[in-house]
Amino acid sequence: MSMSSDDLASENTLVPTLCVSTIDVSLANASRKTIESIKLMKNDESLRDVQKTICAGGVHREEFSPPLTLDPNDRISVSVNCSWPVRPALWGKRIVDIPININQDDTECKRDDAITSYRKKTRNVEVLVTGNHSFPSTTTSIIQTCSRFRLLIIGNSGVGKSSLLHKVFGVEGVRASDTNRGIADIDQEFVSPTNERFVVHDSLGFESGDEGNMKVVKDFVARRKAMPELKDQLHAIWLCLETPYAGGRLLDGGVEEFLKRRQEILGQIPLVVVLTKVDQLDIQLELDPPANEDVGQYKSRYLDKYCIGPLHKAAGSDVTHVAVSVQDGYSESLTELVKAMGKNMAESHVDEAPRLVASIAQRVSIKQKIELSIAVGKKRYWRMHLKCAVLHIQTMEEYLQVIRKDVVTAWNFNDPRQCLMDDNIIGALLRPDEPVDTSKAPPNMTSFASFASLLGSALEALKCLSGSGEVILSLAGVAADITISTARIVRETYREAKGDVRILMAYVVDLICIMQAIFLLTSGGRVAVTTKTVDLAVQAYEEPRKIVHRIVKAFDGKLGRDRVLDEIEELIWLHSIADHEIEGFRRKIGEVLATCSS
Ligand SMILES: Nc1nc2c(ncn2[C@@H]2O[C@H](COP(=O)(O)OP(=O)(O)OP(=O)(O)O)[C@@H](O)[C@H]2O)c(=O)[nH]1
Ligand SMILES: [Mg+2]
Repeated sequence: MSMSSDDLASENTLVPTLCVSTIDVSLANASRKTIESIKLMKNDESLRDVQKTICAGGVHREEFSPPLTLDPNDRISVSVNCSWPVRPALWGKRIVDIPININQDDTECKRDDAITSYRKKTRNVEVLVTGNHSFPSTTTSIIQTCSRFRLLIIGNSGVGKSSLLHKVFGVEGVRASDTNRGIADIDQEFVSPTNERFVVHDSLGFESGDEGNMKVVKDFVARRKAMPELKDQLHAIWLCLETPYAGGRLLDGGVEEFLKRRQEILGQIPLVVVLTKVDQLDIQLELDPPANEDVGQYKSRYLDKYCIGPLHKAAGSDVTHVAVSVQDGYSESLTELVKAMGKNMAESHVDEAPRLVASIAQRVSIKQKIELSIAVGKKRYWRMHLKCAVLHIQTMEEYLQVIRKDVVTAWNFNDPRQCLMDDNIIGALLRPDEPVDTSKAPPNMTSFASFASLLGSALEALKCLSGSGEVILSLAGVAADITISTARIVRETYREAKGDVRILMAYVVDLICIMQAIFLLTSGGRVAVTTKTVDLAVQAYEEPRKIVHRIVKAFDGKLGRDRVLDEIEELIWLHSIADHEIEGFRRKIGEVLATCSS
């Protein structure tokens, strides 16, 4: 798509949100009026109704804590009820309406460092709106719309529901197998402090000839559907069935009936049939291999005959199904599961916020995290070009902070001590590079080892360090190097680069690479993040970082917005770990860390 330079200029200008801290309403000295009441509105919503007498020369201040947020299209209006003496003992009354749109020319704007004020005067009444500009975080508004991904998991006792939830979402103890389950249980929400973006409801499977639980599920789905807020609605359902491995039946009468009636019972809620413990089938085939057939071929024929065929017959050929296992060696089956669910949610027209929150909640797919980071980033600010004229140094810092907040929220690690929002990580990533000769051609990534293997070998290198003491010492060295104040680094880098879009590019790519390293180090976020994890990730990224920064430096920052976006995405994918590589890396890292601490 081509754009004129005018288009670019207007599209690229950053218009941050205004966080209003105070609104002052004052009456000019010369006025004969008296203010009797003031009404403040934001768009059509009433904010404050103040009954107060203000005489000429007086000011009334309304404070907002937390600040009132004003997006570029929002409008504040102030209605002032005035009276004045017409004749002795006779008062005239009138209402003065003062609409303020902070982007309109009739409103005077003054900027003083981070504080911005907007002033408008009508008939001796003056309104002053004061606040500071900030960049809205995309994930904050997603989470405000839908704070949790809500799943219903259905399945008989022992099919592997809790194990699956632990692996995919990193939640513990969703239900102990021995608790006494009653029918009312389905309404109980299971939340876990280790993953705030996830809530699950647990339901029994369907016994043959028993209509009871089908009604329980149907009523539950209807109850949730009627709830007004997105966060309370049900976003997906997993029906867990144990994969039969010795010619057993997948569907007994009850489940078959449920699947046949799934439209009527579930309506539009996306359903995924999860075939659990598929490793047992592999073990069976290993113990008792088919006589005249390749094992892979036999397995797929077996699955078709005993699982997919019956499923399609009962539920229709459009039913989503995935065979999974929580055992080692099957992590790709879990990434398949979240991918299939995401696709199903999109096809079932589930709203965007719950779909994004589902991606935030899952802890198995790096690919989905990267797609999410890109989607979140593109939603607002990656679309804006950094312009020195608009961005003050301070604003630049805020801007990068918001990007970091969004990326960290998207990856959703279990980070009880908030290590990832610690400023040192920004310092580490933005520290100035050693001067490089940009006249040389940028390194071609294909001539280097891939990001993944560089990261792997960096972690491997830690093996040389004999005891954990030494590892910590060497990490302390890295940490000392990075604890330069964020503000200083941003200032220096910024001055040098003059608001260059390349800062943004390098920062986003760096952040996402570090997130991947932390993903590997913490089993996707199931293990808590510590400062040591962050340091290890930063250290492992040292070599790849040099390559990223050289590529970024050689990039022509004056190219149009679309090129910049393409380039950011390309760099990210070039430095990404594929889901099928995760398990191998994790194993390797586990070995290295075990050696280091032994
Ligand atoms: N081989 C194998 N065993 C599994 C798998 N998933 C779970 N298990 C085992 O199956 C048993 C039951 O697993 P749970 O996750 O507790 O099953 P559940 O569906 O939550 O059971 P209830 O809480 O009683 O409803 C445990 O011993 C698990 O270790 C799997 O993928 N493969
Ligand atoms: Mg359980």
